[in-house]
Amino acid sequence: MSGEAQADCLFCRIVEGSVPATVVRESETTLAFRDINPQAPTHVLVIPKAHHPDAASLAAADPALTADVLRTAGEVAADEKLGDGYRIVLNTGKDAGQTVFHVHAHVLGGRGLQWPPG
Ligand code: IU
Repeated sequence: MSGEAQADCLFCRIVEGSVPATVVRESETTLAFRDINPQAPTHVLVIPKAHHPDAASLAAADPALTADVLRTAGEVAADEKLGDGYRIVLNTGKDAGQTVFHVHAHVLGGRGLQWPPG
């Protein structure tokens, strides 16, 4: 159910601390940690602590929390000194490559990023 921790959700386990992660930022409502398979010199995932499956369901359920996630992404980019540019990616659904169904914003930077993405 949207908002409640899910027993089979990897990112809920990271929030509760039973699965390790390299945390770079934490607020009351969000967590930011380094991706274990980085695709750029900076590759950080920003998640709401509450479980929501994807960006659309998060935005529908909790607009303020959606803003917290995007604000945190910007703070991570500033921490990582990505002033020349970075990308925030919210893969949504399996055809877009979403593999973990707890919404997460990828913050990617530190190299030139191609457009369109693959
Ligand atoms: P995706 O957008 O759902 O494909 O992103 C999931 C990301 O979670 C992916 O980049 C993985 O490398 C990353 N990840 C992680 O950081 N820690 C983990 O324990 C696992 C996946 I499993």
